Amino acid sequence: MTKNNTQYDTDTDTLNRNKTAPPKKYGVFLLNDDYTTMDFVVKVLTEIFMLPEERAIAVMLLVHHEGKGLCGVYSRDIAETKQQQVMRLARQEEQPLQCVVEEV
Ligand code: TYC
Repeated sequence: MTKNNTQYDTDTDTLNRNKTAPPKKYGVFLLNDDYTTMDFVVKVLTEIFMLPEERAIAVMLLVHHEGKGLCGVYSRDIAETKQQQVMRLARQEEQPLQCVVEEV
């Protein structure tokens, strides 16, 4: 069977029509403030986002200078869990650090 001059069969057509959209991705971002210690931000990035020390320092400095920085990109569930882990650890250690999740 042909359609628009291209070869196709009904099974393939059905499969294509039922294709699900690719899953949305969510970035977890840290926000800068004047009080959270640099060491604590590096700890968050190494322990929660599993960044190597050198990358963690680079991301921390980027947030410090630019105001906001990406820690990682995940499915919605994982991104929200990471955010909760950051906020829990920050409050435990009495740091005012803020962390947000945004679709990317
Ligand atoms: N601006 C903070 C300071 O000078 C450091 C900092 C970096 C805080 C990144 C938050 O997400 C942050 N102590």
